[in-house]
Amino acid sequence: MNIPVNTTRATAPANPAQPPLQVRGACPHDCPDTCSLLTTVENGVATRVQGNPDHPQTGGVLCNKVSRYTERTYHPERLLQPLRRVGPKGSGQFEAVSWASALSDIAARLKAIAARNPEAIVPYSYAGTMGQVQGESMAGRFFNRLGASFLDRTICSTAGGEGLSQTLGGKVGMRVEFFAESKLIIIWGSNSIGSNLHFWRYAQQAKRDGAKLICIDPRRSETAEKCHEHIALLPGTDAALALALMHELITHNWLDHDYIARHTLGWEQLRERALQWSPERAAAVCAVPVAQIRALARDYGQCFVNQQPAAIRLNYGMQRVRGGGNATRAVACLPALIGAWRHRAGGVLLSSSGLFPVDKAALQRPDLLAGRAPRTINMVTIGDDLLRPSSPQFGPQIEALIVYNSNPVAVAPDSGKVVQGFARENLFTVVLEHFQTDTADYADYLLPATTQLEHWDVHSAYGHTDALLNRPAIKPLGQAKPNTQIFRELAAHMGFTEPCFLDSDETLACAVYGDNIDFQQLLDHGFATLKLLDAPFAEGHFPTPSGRCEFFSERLAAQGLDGLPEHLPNHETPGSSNEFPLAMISPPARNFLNSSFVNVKSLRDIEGEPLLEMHAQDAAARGIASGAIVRVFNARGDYRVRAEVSVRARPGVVNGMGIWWRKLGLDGTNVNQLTSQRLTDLGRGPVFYDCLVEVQLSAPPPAPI
Ligand SMILES: Nc1nc2c(c(=O)[nH]1)N[C@H]1C(S)=C(S)[C@@H](COP(=O)(O)OP(=O)(O)OC[C@H]3O[C@@H](n4cnc5c(=O)[nH]c(N)nc54)[C@H](O)[C@@H]3O)O[C@H]1N2
Ligand SMILES: Nc1nc2c(c(=O)[nH]1)N[C@H]1C(S)=C(S)[C@@H](COP(=O)(O)OP(=O)(O)OC[C@H]3O[C@@H](n4cnc5c(=O)[nH]c(N)nc54)[C@H](O)[C@@H]3O)O[C@H]1N2
Ligand SMILES: [Mo]
Repeated sequence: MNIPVNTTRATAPANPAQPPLQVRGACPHDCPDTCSLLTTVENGVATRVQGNPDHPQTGGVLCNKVSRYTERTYHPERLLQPLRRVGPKGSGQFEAVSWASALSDIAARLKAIAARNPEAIVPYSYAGTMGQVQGESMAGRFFNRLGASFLDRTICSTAGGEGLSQTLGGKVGMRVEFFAESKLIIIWGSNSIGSNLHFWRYAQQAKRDGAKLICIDPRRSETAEKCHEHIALLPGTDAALALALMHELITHNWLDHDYIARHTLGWEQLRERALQWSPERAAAVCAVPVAQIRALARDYGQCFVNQQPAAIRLNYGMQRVRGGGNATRAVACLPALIGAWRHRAGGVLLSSSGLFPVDKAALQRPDLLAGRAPRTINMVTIGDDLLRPSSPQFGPQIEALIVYNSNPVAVAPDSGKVVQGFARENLFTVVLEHFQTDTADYADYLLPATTQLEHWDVHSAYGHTDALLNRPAIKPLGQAKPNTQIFRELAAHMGFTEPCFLDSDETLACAVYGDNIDFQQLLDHGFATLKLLDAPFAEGHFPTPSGRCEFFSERLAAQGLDGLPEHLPNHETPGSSNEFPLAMISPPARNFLNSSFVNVKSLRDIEGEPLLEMHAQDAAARGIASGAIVRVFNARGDYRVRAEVSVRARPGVVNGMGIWWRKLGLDGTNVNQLTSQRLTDLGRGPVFYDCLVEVQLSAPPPAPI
């Protein structure tokens, strides 16, 4: 298929011979906002990346990170040619090789392993780009045809996703723009200013129109300090808080009985459960004043009494603990109790990704498995799994790992184990990357990938309801190739002759939504808004098996699990250990995107260096002053970092801001040296924020220069 590169010309050409072009694209990053981009191209060089003012969700505004996208694309350390390892594993020493020799050697190595057992080959990818094309399309075809192990892509959102699906029926919820009309906005487990800036614009609009904003977060984040109320509960106690809110709604009869009767399932059971959670009991678990819980319940209940819309912006911060799935379930029950769904500005939004009609089968072609059913490796436990020998339960030892769109050595939990696994001499590792990340250091082959300015893609969003198209603005730099092209060529070297391996990126882009979204509209405008009801659940119609909001989940009960939401204490409950008395959470730093952008100097300069925020009381008890270098440790490892005595930290909880590249840290580690590979109650997710540590002074602060 041939698609003309149809760009609009900027009004004032700087160079009449070759006027600047503005090319419409989409931000590829793992962020709810999925912005529409306008890239200015002069003489084949991208000179500026701006937010598209014609796209209402973007509103012409970009975050600090992506407005510097050209700095990332033209970074002097961009990988521009294929590299082969020459030094010891992990040394990061490489020599340049040709694409032909890299691909034929990789194919030979993979063929030899596949001849014994293709499941010994494991893909490892996440959302370095959220693009449907550069994500799992050609790559999915490649691994399906090979019969490689499946990867359970759990590192971010599966606990909350599963909790939401069990309750509401899918990753569905309110339309984000209607938050602007809400009268009460509860921001629950999210630092929106840092990680969901375009939602925050709607919240600001509501605030100007008199809405009350409440933030529920152990950390006094940039968002928490701008809300009217901040409830700084202990990490992993959200379900207790939600159940106590229900208790108050019930005892005060702030309940929409009609909505409950017609559109929910399991009310009597939930009622009984919630009545066990008095505000006093929850206050003790959450370590917040009981009056704060009562006030929150009153605010929420009054929205029912006064028939005003109450909206919850739930996010993933609260599900990175053992009980994260159940906590999400508990919160997702709340809007039905007060009938908040009746209003278009009421309800809850965690993720809108389930609303997009993506044709995964067309992209990934599961038919290429030809009846094989490979085992599944959970990306959260890659540390342990790389170290496992072959066994009947596990299957074959992992012999090859192909990493793309991810930096597991920095982002996966328990990184001491992850590093040990990647360092195995008998592991063959291929990494597709823009930069020589911590993971790239361990590659046997490091292959240069294109950035968003250099390739086609199509994007669904998880924080709004528009699909976006990304056109290439410039030619690939150096010898970089799109992920799709690398897998296409690798498939040819493997001898895979199915015609689907010849599909172009434009063909793949067209296949993403098939007939569900008009591709021509994406080509013409750069985005297309899904056709949805304003208040999707005003009349029930939840996409659950019962069509109701399922307070009680028959599906969970059938698996032998609790059918009702319950508070499950953390694996590492705050206060349960004398040896490791502090709870550590590790939320993202505002100027990074997970571990992306850490190597962009202007952004790293804003963040300064890795920090551990501590409450004054916890710091004083350990003789720690702001600026001191401290050792944070637990049974899994040690991490040296600068302490910052800060009002952002609550007593008993330290905030290890993430996710730095290990090699840029003080001792070549990062915060994931301390996190565990244990899993969540639902969705097999990670428990990054369920982690006990101790902190001690490591060395006196260096003398000021
Ligand atoms: N700037 C920036 N934006 C990002 C990212 C980034 O790294 N940087 N990451 C992107 C990704 S991958 C994702 S998944 C989303 C995540 O988006 P969100 O889920 O909104 O994540 P955060 O903004 O980190 O907010 C998590 C908040 O939860 C708090 N928290 C920690 N533990 C608990 C708890 O037990 N209960 C409650 N109630 N709160 C808790 C943390 O202190 C933090 O402020 O953001 C995306 N956007
Ligand atoms: N301690 C702690 N750990 C965490 C979290 C936390 O809050 N605390 N958050 C977790 C969460 S929510 C997530 S989502 C994960 C994120 O983990 P990852 O998905 O691994 O995200 P990044 O660290 O941003 O790494 C993505 C990599 O993909 C590369 N990339 C981008 N585009 C392309 C492309 O087109 N092709 C190729 N080949 N490469 C590309 C980037 O250069 C980057 O190095 O981290 C998790 N880890
Ligand atoms: Mo994430």
